Amino acid sequence: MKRLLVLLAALLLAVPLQASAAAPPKPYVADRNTKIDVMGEWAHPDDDTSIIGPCGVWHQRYGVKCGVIMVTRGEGGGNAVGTELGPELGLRRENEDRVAHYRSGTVDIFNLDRVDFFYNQSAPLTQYFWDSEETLRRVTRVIRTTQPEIYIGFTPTLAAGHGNHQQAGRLIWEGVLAAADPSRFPEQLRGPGALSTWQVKKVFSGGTTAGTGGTTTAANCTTGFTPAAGNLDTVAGVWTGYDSPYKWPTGNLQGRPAGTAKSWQQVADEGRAAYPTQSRVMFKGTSAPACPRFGMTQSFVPFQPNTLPDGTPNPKAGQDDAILFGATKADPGGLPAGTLEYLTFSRFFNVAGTPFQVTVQLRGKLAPGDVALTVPPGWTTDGPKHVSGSGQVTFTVTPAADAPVNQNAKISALYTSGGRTGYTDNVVRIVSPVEGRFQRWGNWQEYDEWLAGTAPQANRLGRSAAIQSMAVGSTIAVPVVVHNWSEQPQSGDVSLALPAGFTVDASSKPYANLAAGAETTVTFQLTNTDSALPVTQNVSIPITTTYGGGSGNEVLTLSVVPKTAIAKAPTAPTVDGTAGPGEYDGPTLDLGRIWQGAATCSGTDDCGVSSAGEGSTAKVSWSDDALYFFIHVRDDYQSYAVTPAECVGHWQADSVEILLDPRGNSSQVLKDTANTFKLGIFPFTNDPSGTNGNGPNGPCWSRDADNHQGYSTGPLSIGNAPGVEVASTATWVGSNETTTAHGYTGGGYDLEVKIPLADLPAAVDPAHLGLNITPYDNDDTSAAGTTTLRHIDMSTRLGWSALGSVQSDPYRWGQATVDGYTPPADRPTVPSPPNVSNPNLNGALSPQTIAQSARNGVPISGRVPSTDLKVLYAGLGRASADVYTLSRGSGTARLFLTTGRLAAIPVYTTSCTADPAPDYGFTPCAVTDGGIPAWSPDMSGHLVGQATKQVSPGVQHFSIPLTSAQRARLAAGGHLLLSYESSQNKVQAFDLRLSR
Ligand SMILES: [Ca+2]
Ligand SMILES: [Ca+2]
Ligand SMILES: [Ca+2]
Ligand SMILES: [Ca+2]
Repeated sequence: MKRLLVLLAALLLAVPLQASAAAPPKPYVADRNTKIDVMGEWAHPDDDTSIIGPCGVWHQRYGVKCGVIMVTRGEGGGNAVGTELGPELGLRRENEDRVAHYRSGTVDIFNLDRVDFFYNQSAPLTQYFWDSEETLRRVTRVIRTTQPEIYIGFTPTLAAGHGNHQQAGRLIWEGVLAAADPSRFPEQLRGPGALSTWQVKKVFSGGTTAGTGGTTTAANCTTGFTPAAGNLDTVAGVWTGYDSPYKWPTGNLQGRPAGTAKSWQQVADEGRAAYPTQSRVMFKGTSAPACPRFGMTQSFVPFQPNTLPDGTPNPKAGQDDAILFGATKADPGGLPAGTLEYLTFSRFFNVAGTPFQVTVQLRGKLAPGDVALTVPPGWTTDGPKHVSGSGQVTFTVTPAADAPVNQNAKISALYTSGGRTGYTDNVVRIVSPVEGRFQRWGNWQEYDEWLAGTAPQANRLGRSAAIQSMAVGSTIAVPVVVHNWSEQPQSGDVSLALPAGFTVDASSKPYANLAAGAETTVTFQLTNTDSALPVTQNVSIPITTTYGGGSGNEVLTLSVVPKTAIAKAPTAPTVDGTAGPGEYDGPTLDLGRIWQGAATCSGTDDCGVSSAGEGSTAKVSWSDDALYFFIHVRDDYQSYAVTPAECVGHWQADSVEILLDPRGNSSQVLKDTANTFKLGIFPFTNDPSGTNGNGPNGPCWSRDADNHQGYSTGPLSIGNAPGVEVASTATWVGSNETTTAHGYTGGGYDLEVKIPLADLPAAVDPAHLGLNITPYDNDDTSAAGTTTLRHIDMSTRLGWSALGSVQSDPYRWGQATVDGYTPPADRPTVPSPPNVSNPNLNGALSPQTIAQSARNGVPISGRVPSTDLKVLYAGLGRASADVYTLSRGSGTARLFLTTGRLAAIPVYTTSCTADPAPDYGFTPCAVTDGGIPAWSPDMSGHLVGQATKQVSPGVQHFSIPLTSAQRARLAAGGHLLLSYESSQNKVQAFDLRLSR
């Protein structure tokens, strides 16, 4: 056999490499295994459950296949049911996501292998950690390879919250552009295996589904639906009450007749629960049908509007397959499939009474016909125009003189030829002829720049909000950028409307002779006159800008944050849990304001809430290149006591976080908390023998979501907080059972903390230290009817600066000066690059990812494909699995020997004995069902063996020794999943049935 293989190898090597032909390559067309009709894209497994029901219906009824681009595997999240963290958690979460979607026919989940780092609100920080250009390259390859028609996912706006969600939304808009643009990633478009550019047809990202009418109880559930006034997005829905192919098993807990069909909503709700690592539990309810809806924000094809010209609902738009019109199904208007029809504008921001151009783009096999525009009431445009077929035709549109500003306005076009029609619409925005906008900075500026420079088509979702912060009693500059959108020079005034507690250097300021299209900046000096933090930390400041004939405005949201001066302690503090004479002579900081979880706080004794400092408080001093804190927390009930291994995720137990932004500019430089130091301190632990080094049941601490997160104490410490000292007066009551009294001796606890300033990511700027101190109060977290405290987040969150999500917003922390302090001259003033302690999984190490890539031909993680490797033989020997390969290059092969159904490994246990396949253990037949099968170390028993081998050019034989038991399992339909990473970082995947 070996000689045969060598001969074969010589033959294969003798075949010349494919000549680089002069003829242009044929356009690439995705085959049935590869084609995706509806692509979703999200940041973390379990962000994507909204499409489980819809995709099931579309797949079953209309033959549509969904896929999901999943940017991270969620390695940064917790694990509620196992010990896997980092890459091992990624492997487990990938399976959960596959299980959730599998029954809907959504079997292609394109994990991009980006790192899931920590909660943040910054798209730019996410770009930094994700390597945004490489991520977009992978997205673009997946789109060009799978050729999706419809693209669904998060909004790209700041309203998405989590920065990872914002960036996942942006990747939708950027991916649509890049895939169609031959100048982006041109290497994907040439050479062997060349792809072609691809035009996605419809985008659902950031759309609105608000409206009235429709139903949840019948098919074609959007029939009769009318979008709300002001909702200009076309809304498509799908009824999830249809019977799925999945049947209720005998003895099901819900009491449904055995053998009858589950509805698609039932399948969706069961799938939504398939993430036990994320604290989700088996769904044991019975679902009522629903009508999930999607708001369209871009279309390149004709579609059906929700409303007919006479104002009545359009029945065709109410159909459950309406979302597919023009994309995977021909539009009912009769234009051939593949027709492109869409609008472009000479400008997006327009002014009442000032004309602009609208161009109707038509592409495809189109007969001569007429195109008519419809504009809002009071607007004018040209009459219908003749088109000879594929091409474009331009109209002039003039908005009404009283067109309302700061709103989008819809323009639609109807192409008519014989009995066939094609409808499309798009929006422009009407702005004030002269806009005065607070000058954006940080994430808001970066978002507006993204809209203007990268994805102008997303402008319909709106520009950023006006946001700023300032310290109580201070003065800041408020720059207002005045932009003349009109066609003549303008003059006028800018003024601020001030709430109580503010003054400004001039009530209004003029601008004059601003040319058409020009911009100028008018700057106010705004002073807060409060001596103490106002009751409401957020205030609104309307900015009004007049021009010839009118005025426009926007509202600045301003957060007032506390400030303090940190003095040098006359006596260097001793960290002993008491505030001794001379240790803390400075002001007392009030920590008694709630920023989250107010509903579970019943007053001062419960969680230290106060309006006058009688609740939880802190004092801060400095000495010897360190900050010292004396923190007094009032609390009535000791939370769950963490073990040293649980000393992370401080929000799930009683704790205090100290937040330090050494330069006071982390938000300004687009690093969110990655340039900061954040220390979560637990006042007591469940550590009776003191293994963590802080005494029996003593305190512990860890860093989170900062420049170097991870364990900071005990054997698990990663050395990220050397020299930190903590003394706590809390004594654990010794039990996590509620049957033991859980009060704190003395009605709370005191912490004394030393933080060496050398631990911060940069030298402290003594004039601008960002500071917050945030107590987290968890109390009785036992589940109803039980007596055991749980390690989950039910916290009331308080702080010195108490604003929602303040933990991720350094610009809204308090401001401190460190009086008399000078950092050592050799300490860097630029923070060190952030270090995320949990890395992500490489898809080449995921058997499920390898199997998918081998099946659909899309390279692992959207990486560059290799053709180096051939597998000549894979089979079972007497006591081994043997593989013969032939390679043109060198690299690394990972071999996984698997058995059974790998694509969706059940995440719950069930006692249903007649659970008809493929139900995957989603149905309970006993109240005790819903247990968690062990995952590690062998993917719930599916991974029989594995090996990593170095590959070099030529023929190679790899042998993996097997026990007789392993061999027997593989003999019953075992597979070899093999990934290859070349030395040039290209990838290949194989799924081979092991022959005997
Ligand atoms: Ca002390
Ligand atoms: Ca409470
Ligand atoms: Ca409490
Ligand atoms: Ca508590």
